[in-house]
Amino acid sequence: MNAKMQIFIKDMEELLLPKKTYVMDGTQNEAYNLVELAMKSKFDGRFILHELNQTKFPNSYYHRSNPNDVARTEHLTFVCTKSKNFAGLNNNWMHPNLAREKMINLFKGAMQGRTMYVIPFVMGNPDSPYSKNGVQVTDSLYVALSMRIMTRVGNVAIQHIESSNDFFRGIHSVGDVNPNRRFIMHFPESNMVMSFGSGYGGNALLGKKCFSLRIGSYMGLKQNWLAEHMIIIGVQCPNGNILYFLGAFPSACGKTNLALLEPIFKDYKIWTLGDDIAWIHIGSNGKLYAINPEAGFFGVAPGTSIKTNPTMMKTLTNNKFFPTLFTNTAINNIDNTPWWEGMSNIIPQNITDWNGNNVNSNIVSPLAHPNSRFTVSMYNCPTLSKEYNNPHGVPISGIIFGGRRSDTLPLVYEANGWSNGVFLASILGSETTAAASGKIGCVRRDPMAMLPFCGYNMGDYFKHWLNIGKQLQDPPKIFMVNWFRKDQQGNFMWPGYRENFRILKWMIDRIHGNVSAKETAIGLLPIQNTIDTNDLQIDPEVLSKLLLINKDEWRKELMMIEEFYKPFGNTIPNELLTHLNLLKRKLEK
Ligand code: GTP
Ligand code: SPV
Ligand code: MN
Repeated sequence: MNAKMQIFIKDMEELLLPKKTYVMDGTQNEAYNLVELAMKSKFDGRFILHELNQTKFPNSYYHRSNPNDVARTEHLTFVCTKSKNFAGLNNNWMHPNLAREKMINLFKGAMQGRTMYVIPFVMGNPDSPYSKNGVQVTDSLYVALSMRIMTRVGNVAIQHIESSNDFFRGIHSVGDVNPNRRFIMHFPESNMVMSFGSGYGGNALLGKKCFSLRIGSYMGLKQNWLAEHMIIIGVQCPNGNILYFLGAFPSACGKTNLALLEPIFKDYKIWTLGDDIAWIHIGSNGKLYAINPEAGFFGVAPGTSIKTNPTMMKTLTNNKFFPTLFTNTAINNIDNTPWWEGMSNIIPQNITDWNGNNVNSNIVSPLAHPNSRFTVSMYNCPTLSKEYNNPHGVPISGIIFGGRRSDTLPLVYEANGWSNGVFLASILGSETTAAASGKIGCVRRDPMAMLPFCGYNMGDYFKHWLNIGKQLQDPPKIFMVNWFRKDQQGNFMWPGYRENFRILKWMIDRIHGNVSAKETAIGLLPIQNTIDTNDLQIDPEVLSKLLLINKDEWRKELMMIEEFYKPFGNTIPNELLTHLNLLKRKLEK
């Protein structure tokens, strides 16, 4: 083991005082042993894992987190750079010295009587020039097992660390799962994260949002690349050609579903490369290339079904990689399988809700927590792209930005070039979801779906996006989508899910120059008959409403956009202000 890694482990032992240290090797044998241990061990009064029906859900196990710890906590998440301005208004900030002191106090002796799991991991194919190393220590066996699914863990990482001179340090303890003693502190300048008091998702799996996005975006700024909250997919056309797309949607707004989408048109196919995070570099040919740093899906369970996402249902019942975890779903007691809202129309007769209550007679919805999730290896996914491990990534032809909006945003529109696309992505708003604690359904600005994940000032981030564009030979087209518009009765107007492929098909036609589009105040919109509606059950009037720009709604939107831009002051690039003024003038007309 690398001397630096040894020193880190020793320092952690001295600080955390674990009963035992266990360094993960990433082998299959280890996975079996740790799962066995998790089924015998209790944390927080509960067994860590329960075995699920091994015939219907092979290799699957169930975990219940503390009910106060079921989603990311953005208000407890800090970026601790020396300069407050550098972190920007989009981040909570604390001086690194103060933050470190605060965290050390929490961590002192925090692992007494517990095992410290040392997780060496690589984000991305170890053979890729773009992959990066990390070591996370944790006292949560559930987190250790999850990291094993989500990243490349063990000896492969130890070797990688051996041959490079730096690695990310992640220090994690669930502590006593007390929200008053919960902090997720990022130190981009020292490539480190300290997370205390939460064992769930992005708060605790430090390779994910903490490293790959918040620290990653900081590295991207310094090293001329982008770390984004994006899916990567290849869309195969009937002639066999594959076009690669990136897609950014805020948390719980449709990334995983789009990443595994089974097209409604038989002659097309979607290949999956990533469902949450993309690291994007400029290739020597001046094109954008993307890799997925992750190795698994940490996906929202509710809404997933054979009808909406058949590929994910196959992934979850495929048994190539051990194990698959389900967290905070309900349990169908009849056959010991996970259940969630949207999986089937009928609620099983004998069911335990996500809180562990048997609720046969007195059903209180929802039975699965709205942010209940599965953690599953990408290698179980039948649509995994052959290019998934390509060390250089895949060349990008189009970038999609989305939001969840019941009004204002049309189904799809296209930017007039890169700089306009950066502007349109910077002004996107979306309704908040259960992926983060706090109120649900409030519209907030979420530029590039990165508001909670950008590790520095958003104004500088926009500048960085514009700079990247200036270095590109033939920049990808940029599109905006909204699958979530509602009618006056509150029903979704667009059927969504597999039908979204119709919109991807329109984008491909636009990229190939096969169809023209109509100029509007906000960008290029489809001419209605250029969207393939073959076999689609939709009232043409509804479709035309979905493609309508309501100037009154947009004028209101404009006020929210200006309110968002304003406090960033002169860090917002002039180029974006020019686009904003132009939009304003067009809407006034
Ligand atoms: P994170 O993992 O939090 O980053 O979420 P995500 O962006 O991957 O979202 P995901 O695909 O898991 O979808 C979130 C929720 O939106 C789920 O309940 C889906 O069933 C639902 N959803 C996804 N796509 C559509 C769609 O096209 N239409 C509608 N109505 N709902 C959708
Ligand atoms: C998200 O919230 O965007 C997620 C889930 O992908 S978490 O890993 O908790 O961030
Ligand atoms: Mn996400």
